Amino acid sequence: MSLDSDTLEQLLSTLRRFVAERLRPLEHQVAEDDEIPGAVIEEMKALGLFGLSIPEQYGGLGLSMEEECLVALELGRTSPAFRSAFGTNVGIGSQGLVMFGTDAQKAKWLPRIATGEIITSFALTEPEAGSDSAAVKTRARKDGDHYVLDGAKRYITNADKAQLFTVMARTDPDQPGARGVSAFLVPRDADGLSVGPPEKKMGQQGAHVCDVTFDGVRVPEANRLGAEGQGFKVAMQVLDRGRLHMAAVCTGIAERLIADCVAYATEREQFGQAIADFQLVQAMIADSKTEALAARALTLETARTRDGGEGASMECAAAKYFASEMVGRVADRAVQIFGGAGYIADYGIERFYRDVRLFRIYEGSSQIQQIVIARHVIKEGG
Ligand code: COS
Repeated sequence: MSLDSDTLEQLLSTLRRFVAERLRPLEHQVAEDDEIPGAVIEEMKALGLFGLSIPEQYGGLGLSMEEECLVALELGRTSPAFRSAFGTNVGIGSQGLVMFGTDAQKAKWLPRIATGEIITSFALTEPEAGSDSAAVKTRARKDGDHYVLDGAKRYITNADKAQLFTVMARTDPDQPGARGVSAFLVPRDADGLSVGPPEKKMGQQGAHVCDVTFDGVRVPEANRLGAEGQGFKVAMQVLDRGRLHMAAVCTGIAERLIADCVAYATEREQFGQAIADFQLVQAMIADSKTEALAARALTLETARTRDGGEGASMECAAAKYFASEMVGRVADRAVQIFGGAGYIADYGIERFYRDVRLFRIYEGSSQIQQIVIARHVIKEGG
């Protein structure tokens, strides 16, 4: 832990209040408008949310992984779009820099990432390189002390708001796989970089994903992150961490949905009694609670392992796999407990049902997590 227990509890209770009083009342509006109000973003900046994971020396809160997960659990108790607003700055958009950046790169960018003055984005996925992320075709050709980037990225979170992209591109065309990939810091205003309109999505309105195109974008060599050919490992280590954060968000949403189910089931009467008194409804609540507790335990235990200095790649994958599948089941039971009301937009349950579907796909699908876990377990022999 990097905070003393009083300071941590104060931070968590401030966030609990912020979620309950400020964010929850806006959930419906954000879903309708597909946009988070600018005033809320400013309040998030003032709370330090954009810099949760950025070291203190660069102006962030410098939280440990366990503390960051506890924060993500609180922020999970509302529409995931709110978390997405600062999610890239805390995770995939900044952690390549934190882990692999030079002192000069960190000093140049991290303070502005920590305050939210600039938004960051992580550009790995391409039309032909989704789960097979080592297959990126975006080319980075060396030209003197610059690289010239050409290619197309897809489904890039926060691309429309970002001022800085971490881009994975192929520096060695003779290496078709992971070893030919390097990572670059590319500012939004670089000539030849263009961002498409936000995609229309099934859920998580208010969080945007866009195409990003590179057409002869010149990037100074000083903007390469890590050594040439190390870009895939940069991406994988950023994702390991991101997957654990995502597990915490999924668990927070599950806890929110369970509380909503209990409130509804104790209020709603059928056959002359509250539906919470029916054992078949109780069974659904019990299953959801048990699974949410298991996800919380796995997530926080893995966070402590990371804080102890281990990458815990397999455990991060296991936490993301379990928590994202778990919240899908919890949301499905929530629709069932709410019955007809669960299917009606005004109650917000169907919105969560759609929102949580994405967790089983992005930052590595469930099938990718299974591969990571299985490869590791087989290699280790158990
Ligand atoms: N940390 C450090 N290094 C890692 C790593 C990790 N978590 N995972 C892989 N590597 C290294 C390997 O050790 C290997 O290094 P060497 O070449 O020195 O041996 C290299 O990276 C290639 O690894 P691997 O052979 O496992 O690569 P694969 O092409 O088989 O891909 C998966 C591995 C499938 C796990 C990877 O492509 C993946 O995670 N895909 C999903 C991508 C994703 O999450 N996308 C979401 C969109 S971004 S928000």
